[in-house]
Amino acid sequence: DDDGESDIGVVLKTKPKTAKPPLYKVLILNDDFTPMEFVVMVLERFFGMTHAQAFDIMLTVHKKGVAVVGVYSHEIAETKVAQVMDYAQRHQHPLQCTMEKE
Ligand code: NFA
Repeated sequence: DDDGESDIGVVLKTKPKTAKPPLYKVLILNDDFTPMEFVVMVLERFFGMTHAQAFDIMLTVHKKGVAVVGVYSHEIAETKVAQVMDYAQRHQHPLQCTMEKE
């Protein structure tokens, strides 16, 4: 510049024009009655886990009371929760599956 002032920049951050959709954690809750093998099967069937992954996560739920089993868009998370709740009910197990905003 020719006015004797030093040039100190100000960094301006612009908002991205497309907002990223919120993500939702899908959680499985422990209970005293659902068989361990049933939970493992649910995790394999609806969350695409290997048997070893599913067994590990099932044990985490069993010991800690709850675990995140996946993170999805609102629509996909709702579908997973509905599928698990329906499958558990059909097999007469009290297994609970829920979702919460990340
Ligand atoms: N706690 C259950 C049992 O001992 C197993 C279980 C694990 C249930 C994870 C629900 C979720 N049979």
